Amino acid sequence: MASALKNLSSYDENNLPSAAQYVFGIVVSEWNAPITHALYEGCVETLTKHGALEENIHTVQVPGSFELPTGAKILASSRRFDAIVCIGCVIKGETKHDEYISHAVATGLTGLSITTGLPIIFGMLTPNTEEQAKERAGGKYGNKGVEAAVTAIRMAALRKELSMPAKTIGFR
Ligand code: DLZ
Repeated sequence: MASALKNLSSYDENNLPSAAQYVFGIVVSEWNAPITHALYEGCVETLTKHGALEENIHTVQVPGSFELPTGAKILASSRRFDAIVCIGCVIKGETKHDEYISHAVATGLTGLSITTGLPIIFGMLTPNTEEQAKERAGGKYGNKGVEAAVTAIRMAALRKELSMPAKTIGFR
């Protein structure tokens, strides 16, 4: 079970809830566009494959990954979404810029998700090289955009399930 979860790209399709009733937001960073676009395609294909309606998938682009939390916040503020997927790719360079960006994005998205109660999915690659990025954007390690979509569907369903009135147990 644990090892099966290491690569959600090969998830169990039959155990995934339908995405038909949910509205998804996707925030895509333009930096490293060939990679982020491949992740985006994997994400959208997976959402629609599991029933999401095209008109219920709303995409916005932001300049770089650092802007992902702000993009997600703008979408979240509309209260129209059941889950928001953030897609980016920060490749390690000669300086520490990647660490600052990655940390800021992870912290920003976590905080936003917790304060809003909305599933905000971390679909950002943090590879050391472009080659490693390609391997995770439709290459030998799958497509992490697919995994982000699977996570979004599961979390949207969980949120919906847990926001239902609790079943009455015993006396009222
Ligand atoms: C500036 C910068 C650099 C050097 N590298 C990346 C990267 O690898 N991936 C990415 O998504 N964005 C990068 N950026 C841009 C920042 O995320 C941000 O857009 C700018 O610093 C402006 O706030």
